Amino acid sequence: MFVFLAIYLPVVLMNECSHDEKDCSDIYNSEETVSRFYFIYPAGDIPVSVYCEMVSGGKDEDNGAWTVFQRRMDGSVNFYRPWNQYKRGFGNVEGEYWLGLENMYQLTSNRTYKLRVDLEDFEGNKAFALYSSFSVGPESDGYKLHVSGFSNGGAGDSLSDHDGQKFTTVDKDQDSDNNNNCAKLHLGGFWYKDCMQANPNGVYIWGLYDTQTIIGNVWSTWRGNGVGMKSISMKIKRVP
Ligand SMILES: [Ca+2]
Repeated sequence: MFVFLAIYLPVVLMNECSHDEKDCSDIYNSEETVSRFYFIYPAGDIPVSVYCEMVSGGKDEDNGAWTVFQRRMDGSVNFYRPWNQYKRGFGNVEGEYWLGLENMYQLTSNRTYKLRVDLEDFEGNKAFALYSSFSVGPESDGYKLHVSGFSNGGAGDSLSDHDGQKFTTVDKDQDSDNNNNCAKLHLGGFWYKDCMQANPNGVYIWGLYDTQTIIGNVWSTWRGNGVGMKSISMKIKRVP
């Protein structure tokens, strides 16, 4: 159903909408303050469906909209996918999905964003990590990750180590490990180095596991490499 909506409905609507909504901040500023999926136009013309996490009623600096680009919550979507799918995006915006590297590049190439990663384990514990700056480079540079300015929300910093890395998938090895394809080794797709401290796109594995290699959707500085997360979401918010 949502695949249908995501692909066909926008084509119908395209001629009737203004395309000023580059991200969820623009949606929020147009008085839409309910968290749900919306259409945004990162590149100015092609509509993209995305989940907007709206925050209101808090301190001024907390209010506003987060544009969610990655979400795991129930294991319903397989994240072990090839380059083209990580490039274009996949999944269900009301559930688990990946927004797509090209969309992330279009979003972050002209504006400044901060990043928040929210984590929850199967015991109900929650933590997060904040980064004051986040962007994704162009495809010609391997959709390189630029992330900095960590501040701790209890989860620790598992991402700064990946700063400056190109994106690697099972069929496109751009990592720093000369002997392995890190996506094949850790069963995900990510800005692997040699290889990982975070594996948010790894296998949804329902908590504790014990395998020879790390395959779970882990955030190593919080629960270590042997505990898969119940939920992970990665989201960006425009910095004024
Ligand atoms: Ca490699």
